[in-house]
Amino acid sequence: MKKVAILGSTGSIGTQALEVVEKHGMQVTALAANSNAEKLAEQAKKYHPEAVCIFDPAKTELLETLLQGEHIEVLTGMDGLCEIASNASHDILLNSVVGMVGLLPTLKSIEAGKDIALANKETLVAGGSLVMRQALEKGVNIYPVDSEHSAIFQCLQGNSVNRIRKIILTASGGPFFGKTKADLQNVRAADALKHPNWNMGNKITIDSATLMNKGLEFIEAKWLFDLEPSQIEIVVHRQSVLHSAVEYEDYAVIGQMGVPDMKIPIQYALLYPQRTECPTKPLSLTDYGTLTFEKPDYETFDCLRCAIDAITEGGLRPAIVNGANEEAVWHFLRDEIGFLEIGELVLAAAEAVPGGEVRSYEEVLAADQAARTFVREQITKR
Ligand code: MN3
Repeated sequence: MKKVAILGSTGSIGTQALEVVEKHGMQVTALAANSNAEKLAEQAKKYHPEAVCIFDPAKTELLETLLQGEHIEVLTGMDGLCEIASNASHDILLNSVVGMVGLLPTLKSIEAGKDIALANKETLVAGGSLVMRQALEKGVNIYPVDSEHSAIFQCLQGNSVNRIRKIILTASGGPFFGKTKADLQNVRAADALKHPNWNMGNKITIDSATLMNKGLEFIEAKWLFDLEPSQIEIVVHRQSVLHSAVEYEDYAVIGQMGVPDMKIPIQYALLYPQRTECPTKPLSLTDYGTLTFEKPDYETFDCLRCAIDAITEGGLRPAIVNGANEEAVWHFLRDEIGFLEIGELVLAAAEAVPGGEVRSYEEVLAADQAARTFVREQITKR
């Protein structure tokens, strides 16, 4: 049985991954969380990893106290995440941290020759070219956990010699599907945090409301499956039953369906290529009755258009757009800016912050920081 290390273990993906791990008796070698020391300690006592890491250094002491006498190494900060990522004791690293902060641990894991189950989309958005090049050099497999990318990966099985014409990336449309900018003028964080199909963390739920999530996934798909932007079609599918599809040269379209439950893609990534019983529900198509498909609204949702433009330009532009979005969402969640301002700030940063080629992690980090600084300055001016 595979040994797993999980970055982001107390989040939505992490806790569901632990259900899968438990179901299949997999061994957990390490767990890492952002700041929830209590929950991390609880998980550590249950799954007995060799090491745990709390990203927030202010919580280290608390975690050490909670794990006294447990003989579990306590790590902290980015160094701790990287130490876990590059440690020899796991077979696969599940990276489900939120944001660009996941990029360096991903690169460290690849350096160490460890396969990755990747749920941290910002890793590929900000540093896609670096990650994919290094993974190829090191012969490391990156298994997508994002449900759409898992679906595409599943549709590619058995078709390695066949050329893809395009992929169909499905989008739920988020809680504000069908709304205009005028309708969204007074939206606050609490309204945007209600997602129709998926139960997720705050950052991704806001990204789903602005459709930035689909923009990030567009970029993620480009890197994972080596596609041109023109080969990716976004289709709004409100029921989240068809998780995405691949169109081959002969116009045959192969899609993957299932109930909207992340445990299915998580398990496929962790147990690949094995398919075995999953702790979820079966799909009843007749319960749904109707599945609908529509074009996305690029006029209302600035972030979606901006992300596609960013990867079409390439270089550091996606890292800038992602950094600006992370910063803007952070302020929106604190009710410091309005919903539509997220898109405005991301567009403004994409215009103002200088781009360039991606040659190193340091350059990606600098572009990310420049975008965040720009957004903070704009907010202060308002
Ligand atoms: Mn997704």
